[in-house]
Amino acid sequence: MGKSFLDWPFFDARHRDLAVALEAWCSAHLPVDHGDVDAACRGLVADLGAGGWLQHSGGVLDVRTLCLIRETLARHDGLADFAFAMQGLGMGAVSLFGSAEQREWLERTRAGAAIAGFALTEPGAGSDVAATATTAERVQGGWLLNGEKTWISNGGIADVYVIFARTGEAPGARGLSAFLMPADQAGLQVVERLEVIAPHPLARLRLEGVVLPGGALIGRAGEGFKLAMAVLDVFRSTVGAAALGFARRALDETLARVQARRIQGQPLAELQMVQGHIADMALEIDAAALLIYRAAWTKDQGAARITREAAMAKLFATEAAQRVIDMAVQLHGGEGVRHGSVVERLYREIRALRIYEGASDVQRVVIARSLMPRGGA
Ligand code: COS
Repeated sequence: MGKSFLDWPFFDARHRDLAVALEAWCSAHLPVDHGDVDAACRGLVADLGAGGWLQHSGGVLDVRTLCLIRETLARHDGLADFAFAMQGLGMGAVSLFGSAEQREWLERTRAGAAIAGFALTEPGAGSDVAATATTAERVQGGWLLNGEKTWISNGGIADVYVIFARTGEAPGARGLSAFLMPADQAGLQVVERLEVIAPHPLARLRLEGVVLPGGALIGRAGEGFKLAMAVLDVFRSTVGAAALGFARRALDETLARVQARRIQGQPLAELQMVQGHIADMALEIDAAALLIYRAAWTKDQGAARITREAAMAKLFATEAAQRVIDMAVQLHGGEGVRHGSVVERLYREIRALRIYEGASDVQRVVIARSLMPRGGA
């Protein structure tokens, strides 16, 4: 399919130039060895920083650029996409709402000199963010935090976290706040490392009597829920973009496979049934890309909210990529499930994207509510 999508009207010349330059960088630097994921991620953050790519991960967030970078990195190496994405999501609240002092951390994460984490999820609050139980009490000179966070990406290797806690201005969603917390803070412990089917640094964190200065509060007290949702509005489209990168790679691998593999004296690609599957894969990919870049473009044009567009992009792109990759595995036969083959790796890597940053059913809730607002349209 080539790169004809770059000619779509969603992109400017700078996006096309960036895609070409990043493709060359990826060909020279990726994939990396995933044997030790902590070392691999530290190395990737340093390399992406040295290459200048992390400059795009924070500060002014151009969503089309974030998406193009994620889909390109994901096509070459899922861990490189992860390393880039977490610098962005981790510092997203600071990019959008941070004070001048908090933005000093952005300089470090954008240079690849510090690693960021986004600490929202808790053992009892995954899809239901309003159930956040970690507390932050006002004390002399700042805030006292206690609680537990889990499924925290970069947990264990991050230098800084944005953490969400209940400050209690009101019950539920209206009583949360966001804080910037250095990882070497006294009282913060990594209590468990979590192993998953596509390994990356992931951990459960405990906060016991963590004291943060007043200046650690991001935005206003009580607005943490909206702040988290605003960050997710930006980054959900980019999760779709990562899924798109995985799906494009799966199609590329499959095109090579069906043209090389022979059955009954002819290439697999000659079978009409196989051609039908290839057509469906290409269709899923283009439909996903259109939804992703529609959402990204809309935000970059200055839309205040792209909640529905981002939810549609993430939902469709991650589910479609799962279908595309499943078919890629099928068309690879035994090779498709051989440990270490590209499509086997993609099959493991895609799965979590339908769960994190808002599971597929949460995106459905978001879309439906946007069409049927409670209390009338
Ligand atoms: N941007 C700005 N404000 C938003 C918003 C958004 N995208 N979404 C909701 N809000 C506001 C609402 O307008 C509402 O404001 P008011 O109280 O002033 O009316 C407030 O936030 C609460 O919203 P709502 O009532 O919709 O909250 P719910 O508790 O029902 O939760 C869902 C909504 C389920 C959509 C939310 O909890 C969610 O996205 N969950 C998934 C979380 C997630 O992605 N976790 C992964 C973490 S990173 S791996």
